Amino acid sequence: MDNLPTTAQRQSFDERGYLLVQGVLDEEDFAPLRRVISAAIDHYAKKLYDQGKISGLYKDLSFYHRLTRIQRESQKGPLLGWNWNKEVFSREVYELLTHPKILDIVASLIGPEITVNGDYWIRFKMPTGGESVFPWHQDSIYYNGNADPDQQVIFSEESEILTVWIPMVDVDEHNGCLQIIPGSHKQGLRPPRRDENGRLVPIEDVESWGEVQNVCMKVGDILVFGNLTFHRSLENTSEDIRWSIDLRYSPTGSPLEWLLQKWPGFIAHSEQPETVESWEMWEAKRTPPDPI
Ligand SMILES: O=C(O)CCC(=O)C(=O)O
Repeated sequence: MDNLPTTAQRQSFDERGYLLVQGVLDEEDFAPLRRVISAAIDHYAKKLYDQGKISGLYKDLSFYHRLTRIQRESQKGPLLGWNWNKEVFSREVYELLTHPKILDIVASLIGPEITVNGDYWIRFKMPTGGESVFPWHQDSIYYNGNADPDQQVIFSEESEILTVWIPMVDVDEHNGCLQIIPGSHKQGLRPPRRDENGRLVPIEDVESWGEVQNVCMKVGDILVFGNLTFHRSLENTSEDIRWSIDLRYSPTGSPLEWLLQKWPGFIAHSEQPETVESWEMWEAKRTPPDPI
């Protein structure tokens, strides 16, 4: 496979805590996911329309504008936050999680025994509005055994979780691409605090640990980073929604009981292929999809 990380790229991943791999996915890989998202938006629009909160379904608006229009008119409706998990749980998400091109890259970094956890997120970063700013964080701060971030992290630092972050539009500093602090994973797990909005933010001046990188990406590129690598995303100052999905992978057998209880996952890749779990097996472990 052309996109497999070279030895130098794997070394850079170890050194810098992230790896950008270009041109991994094709347009056709995104089409099923866009259909799932569009169906979720259809459902949401119909619900708000029936409740008299919007005056039209806005079906003629594009994938990049429709949800913004609906949200503005409904004054946000019941849609809190800016990410979906169970709302888009589907075979299409399974197909992306098990895409051979993605799994081959993940296997080259963490080995062939790979478990997906169900903590994936479709994110719609709306144009403007500070509420979709995601402050500096290490993903590990959200992996708390008691699901209460105030109790800080229970997982050990050895629980390796790779995030694969995939934009569905080209991203740069104007529409809220990810920013990364190279090498910040070497600081180990750092305790966060809550800011005035209740969000978890670092206590320390993390930007002093490395030069902040804007990770500009084209559709088809994927970004891989570890659970200790500090990252964030700022406002989307463009006119279009910044759609993305982030997926998470660990070596099978990692101590992730709490995470897997909250977000059941499945074995996605193995040298013993008979242990790999199908969509039907994953579906049976999860509660049914929950429309918006
Ligand atoms: O998509 C974003 O803007 C933030 C995503 C993120 O922090 C993550 O995937 O861990």
